Amino acid sequence: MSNSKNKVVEPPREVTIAVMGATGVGKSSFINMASQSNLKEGRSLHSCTQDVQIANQFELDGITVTIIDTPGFDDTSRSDSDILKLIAAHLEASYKSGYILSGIIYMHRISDPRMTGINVRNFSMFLKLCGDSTLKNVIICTTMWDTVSPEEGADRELELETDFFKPVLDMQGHLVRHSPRTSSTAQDIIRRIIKNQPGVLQIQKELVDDNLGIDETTAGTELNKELLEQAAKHREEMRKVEEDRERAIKENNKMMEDILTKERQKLKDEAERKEREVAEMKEDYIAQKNSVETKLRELEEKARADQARVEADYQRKMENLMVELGKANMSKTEEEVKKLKEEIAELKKKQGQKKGKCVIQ
Ligand SMILES: Nc1nc2c(ncn2[C@@H]2O[C@H](COP(=O)(O)OP(=O)(O)OP(=O)(O)O)[C@@H](O)[C@H]2O)c(=O)[nH]1
Ligand SMILES: [Mg+2]
Repeated sequence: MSNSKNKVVEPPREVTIAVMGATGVGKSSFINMASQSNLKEGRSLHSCTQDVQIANQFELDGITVTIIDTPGFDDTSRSDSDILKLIAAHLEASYKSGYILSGIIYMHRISDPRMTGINVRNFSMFLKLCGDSTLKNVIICTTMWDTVSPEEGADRELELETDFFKPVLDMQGHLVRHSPRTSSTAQDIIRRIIKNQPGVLQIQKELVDDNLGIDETTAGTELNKELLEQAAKHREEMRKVEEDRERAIKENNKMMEDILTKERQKLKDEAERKEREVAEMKEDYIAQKNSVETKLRELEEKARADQARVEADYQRKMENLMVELGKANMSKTEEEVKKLKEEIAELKKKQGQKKGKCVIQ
């Protein structure tokens, strides 16, 4: 006899997974390998993925998988707050539409000899987006194993396990290798996620359930704190530069005065830019969210129209085949009737596979 305590919770039939990590770690190429998609991959030092993008849905062990690709927080062309607003707006919209992530893959290059400021910033932002309760659904996936010796890679992996990525591993998250770099290894990594119980990320809870502004979320508060600290540092440097500039004026050193005037302006602009980012974060986020929601609505409408077209096409083809079959019973050979029946069965099968495929995240 079964009771509710022993009841097995069925894994979902459709899962959504997000992939995050610094620029150039191999997020898009991993997703392409897992899902046979064609997301653009980077060729240079500049950030490649500029927007949140969704890979082709694919079937894995009977489960429909959707993977979301994201830009890294160290984007070479946009600020960290722009990236936070972009990712948060998508996460908020997908949660509102009822999609809960079954897992998050955080990618890291095993070839990075040490943890740079960029790596630290990216990972710390990632932890603040997730919150402790979803870390059990996190997989840290290391890439670029073909560019290091096995010993070097294993040493770094051990160091990462016991130090940098410990907060995730302590909460039952996992550390895996994308090695060898094949579709089948990528899909094995996805397999580890599809049986998870989906979990709402901290940023989604804060924005949707608690109705907080982006600047009040854990990630937003932390980012604003960092930006204000950086702005204060620039202003402090500005004061020092100003003292030197006044000295140069007194000494009639025109060349030094010009250099210091330019330096002072640079620091002022930088401080103001960061202060502006903080001041405008909330308003900018609302605009970003509206734009993402509009885009998603348009995609949803397009998907519905496509679905309706497919249905209409199916009905038309089916009607034609049925008319043919009606005639065939009188005038066609047994072989021709058999062929028509096979065509009808094939059409029905195709239609069944197409149903439920136009999911919008
Ligand atoms: N040798 C090697 N190259 C890799 C590996 N993974 C990715 N690459 C290459 O690294 C480059 C960057 O990969 P992307 O998948 O575009 O990286 P990304 O994380 O999506 O980068 P952004 O979109 O800029 O955030 C591409 O040329 C990939 O082919 C790997 O394991 N080994
Ligand atoms: Mg990319």
